[in-house]
Amino acid sequence: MSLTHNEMAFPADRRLCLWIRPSALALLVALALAPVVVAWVQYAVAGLPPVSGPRDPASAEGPHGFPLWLRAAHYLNLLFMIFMIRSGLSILMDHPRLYGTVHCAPGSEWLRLTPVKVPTDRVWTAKDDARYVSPWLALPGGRHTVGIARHWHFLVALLWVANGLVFVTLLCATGQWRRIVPHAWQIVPEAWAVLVHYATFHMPPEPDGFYRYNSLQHLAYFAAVFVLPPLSILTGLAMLPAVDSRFRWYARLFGGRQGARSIHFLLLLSYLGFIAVHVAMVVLTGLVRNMEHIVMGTDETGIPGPILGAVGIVLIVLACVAAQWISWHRPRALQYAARWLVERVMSVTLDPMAPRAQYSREQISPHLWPNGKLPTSAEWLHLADEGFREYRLKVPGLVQNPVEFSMNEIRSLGKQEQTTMHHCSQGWSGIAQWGGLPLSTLVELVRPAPEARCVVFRSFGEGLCGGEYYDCHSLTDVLHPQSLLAYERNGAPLERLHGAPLRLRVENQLGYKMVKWIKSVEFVASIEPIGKGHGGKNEDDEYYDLIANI
Ligand SMILES: Nc1nc2c(c(=O)[nH]1)N[C@H]1C(S)=C(S)[C@@H](COP(=O)(O)O)O[C@H]1N2
Ligand SMILES: [Mo]
Repeated sequence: MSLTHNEMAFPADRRLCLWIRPSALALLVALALAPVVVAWVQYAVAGLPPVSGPRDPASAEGPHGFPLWLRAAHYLNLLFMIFMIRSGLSILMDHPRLYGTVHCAPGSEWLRLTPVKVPTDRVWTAKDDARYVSPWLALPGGRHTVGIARHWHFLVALLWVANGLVFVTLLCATGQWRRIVPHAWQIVPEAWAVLVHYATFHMPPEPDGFYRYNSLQHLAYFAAVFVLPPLSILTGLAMLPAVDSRFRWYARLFGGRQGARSIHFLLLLSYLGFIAVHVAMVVLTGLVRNMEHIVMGTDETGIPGPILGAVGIVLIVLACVAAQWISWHRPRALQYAARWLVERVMSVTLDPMAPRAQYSREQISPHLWPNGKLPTSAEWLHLADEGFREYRLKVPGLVQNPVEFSMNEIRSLGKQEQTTMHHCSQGWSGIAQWGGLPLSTLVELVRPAPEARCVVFRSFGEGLCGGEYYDCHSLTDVLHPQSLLAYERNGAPLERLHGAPLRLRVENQLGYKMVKWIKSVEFVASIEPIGKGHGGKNEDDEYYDLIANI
């Protein structure tokens, strides 16, 4: 029985649950409350600390005001952040667990956004574990829509970074940086004094933000521009299989792929906290005047600012509606847009790097999440029951030497072992030792014709919604020294669940490219005539990327 896309995206079970490990919750609450408690103690003991009052605006040192480029970048940033946050939420819900280590053992998570306890009496795949999130909240929302969510996240990430770079460049070029970059230590005690006011429900004398920010505001804006976004970018990069499989040290700076993923999530919470406080302060300190500042760039209390600001917010809402419409009605167009921009960037940056990271035996994960549907065909079941003695790997297509291999022949061709980390696009990871035949040996044996550009790996198993599972790789990726046809995992013959008799390891790519239960390896000139022509079962049916370096 196979599911339809609709049943998958809108399942009957849409329960929501948020669970945090008590020690993690205690730590987060303590970190958030500590300054408030200290502020109250100071207030009770010594009263409110003095805060320098608003000076004569004209005497405040420049630069003043909000030039057009700054207002435009601020607006675009709001638009892009909303897209990033909403698509990020969709991605998170595809594997609704956050862990401290790369092993991702069920039960070891510190945060869980699912009511489901992983059952131990039956196979529970990572895809079974994906949760529904409302399309009102997330982009696109629904359940297991990670292909679409990733396109939004990465397309908009490039725009967000570009906008941020323009913003920071102009900030530096125009001297506006002086308004938000601290340049004297004095700002720290001053900011603390302001915090004591807010924390004890007092409003300090506010300077006119057109000319000068109060010290706490100054520091908060500094963090929002110069601390949080760089950290989001750096932790984002630490999750990419192409980076992780090449520069093992890099992800370790953030506690490994799952540490980076957890920090990426905590940064999301920081943005939400910042936005909530920022908007509240904008309202509390004079909404009309503040809107006039950031929309019109003038220090007046006119009407155009708030009205134009409201129009801007309506436009953002319309953009969100349009994005939902595209996600559900024109997903292929979105996939093409991502191929055009994101994959083009990857093909010159990440894709040429050969993976080489290795781990030690002690680092092998006790649990490796399974994914995909075990084959149910009579053919595979028969082969499996016979211990794959009758199995023949077929290598058709544009090859000068089209051969078939038995498992014994494959084993006799030479074994390579590697202990590597698996990166699933859903978010989880795990380390395992793989033993198998380097694909380069196979390529040498079958001698592909010069016009062969891609390699199609077909499976005995089916995709989530039925139909043969397959995926295509470039000849370059297939020829990397770590690209394997694996028949062993952790020193034992490959289990049925993990792809017996043969499965692919292409370590610079995401998990869905690593076909399990391989039936044939075909050399072709182009992916277009294969399947629906997008390079794989997930690429065809779920709009995944063809190059999966990120
Ligand atoms: N035939 C087939 N191969 C597949 C899949 C699938 O659904 N069918 N899922 C892929 C995905 S999404 C992942 S993450 C890995 C998981 O490998 P594992 O089950 O050995 O952990 O298998 C990949 N290979
Ligand atoms: Mo995956």
